[in-house]
Amino acid sequence: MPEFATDGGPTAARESGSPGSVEPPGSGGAGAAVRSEDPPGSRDATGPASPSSGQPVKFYQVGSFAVGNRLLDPSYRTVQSDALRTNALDSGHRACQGCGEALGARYALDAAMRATGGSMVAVNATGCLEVFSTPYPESSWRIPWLHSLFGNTPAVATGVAAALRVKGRPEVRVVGQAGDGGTVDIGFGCLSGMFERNDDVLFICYDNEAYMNTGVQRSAATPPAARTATTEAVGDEPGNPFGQGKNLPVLAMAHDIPYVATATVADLHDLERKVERAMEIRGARYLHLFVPCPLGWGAAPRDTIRLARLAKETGLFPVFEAEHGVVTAVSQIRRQVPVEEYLRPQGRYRHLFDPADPDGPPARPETVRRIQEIADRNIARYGLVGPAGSDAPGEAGPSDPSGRPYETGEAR
Ligand SMILES: Cc1ncc(C[n+]2csc(CCOP(=O)(O)OP(=O)(O)O)c2C)c(N)n1
Ligand code: SF4
Ligand SMILES: [Mg+2]
Repeated sequence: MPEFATDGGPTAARESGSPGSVEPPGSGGAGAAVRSEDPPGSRDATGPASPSSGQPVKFYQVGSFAVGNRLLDPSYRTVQSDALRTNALDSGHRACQGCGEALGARYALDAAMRATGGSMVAVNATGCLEVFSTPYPESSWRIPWLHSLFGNTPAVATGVAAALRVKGRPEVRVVGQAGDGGTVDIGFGCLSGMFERNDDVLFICYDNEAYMNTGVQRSAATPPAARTATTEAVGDEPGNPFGQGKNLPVLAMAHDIPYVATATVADLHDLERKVERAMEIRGARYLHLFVPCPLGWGAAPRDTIRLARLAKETGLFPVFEAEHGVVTAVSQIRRQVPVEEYLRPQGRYRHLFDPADPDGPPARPETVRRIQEIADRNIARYGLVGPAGSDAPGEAGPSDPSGRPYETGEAR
């Protein structure tokens, strides 16, 4: 196991650089070494004495631009100043402002790095995450990272896990990741195979509900009535039709794999906990992460977290965990929010409201009612509304879907 410094500095792991070694969290790899041409303080400089210890304080810059506030008493410091904070996805990537996928990937893979002591490899499908993080010849990843094809990420991840096993390195863990298109559409056959063989991979789907990288085309995760480039807001039923699409978390549960979870970028601690839980388990694991996309959804970048929270609080995106096909915990809704509150700030649902009176009653009340029905059905199905004032993860309620036939269609 590599050793990590706890004194505020990303001291290189003892094993770093040895054949087959994997960089530890925060080491920053070779790129973080102090170079003679670096200006003083840019990466590693000695500052004033710490008020708590009287020792000179060492400032380190490991690429996150988050020196933080290490002069403060530890109890007052922000998370950015934590010396053990990992940096899987570093600064310099080219995601849009407010990109939920960038935030989700950063937190998910940082948590996986912490859980594995940095011994991990990520395999990434084609899509926004791959494109914005690796503009050739640069990369924002500080972990071993492979780009697969759009549709074969689960198979490539399986192959990496098999190769590590054959090489006698089973402690190095594998994460596969893709957008919703790469997961629920073109990658689904490979993913089902990975689940069915119970291959030792955590697969993360970053669900922004369309093919964003290629210009916002519909996927099988696009919700009803949403406008995309291929489901335009025209005709009797504008936007994406009702009654289509796939419920991937439920399909993953139907494979009886050891662990399935859903999460949103509105609750990053919940996300981190679920990744940590997933890394404790061997075999096929699936995490479906809800990541708003300001560009594709016609939403303000500042609304990313709010929309993710509203998706959960309306019931449109149920947040839960399941083991071996049985729901074990749900994140309950504190205050059920009408779906209108979630739909209104998004340009992809603009056709549901009156452009002359965007804050007024819906122009298409019947469509909004049908979307509300989907939310209500999820709430009943997963037991999402618990005792008043409770929003803590709880036991699945009497409507635990594991005991029922799986539904398809509108139940996303
Ligand atoms: C076989 C194949 N078909 C189509 C493409 C073009 N393509 C690249 S990324 C992408 C959409 C990705 O959508 P998604 O998986 O949802 O990820 P997002 O960009 O939304 O994060 C498409 C269609 C491709 N690279 N390979
Ligand atoms: S298009 Fe959407 S998913 Fe892609 S980088 Fe921009 S905000 Fe992120
Ligand atoms: Mg997508």
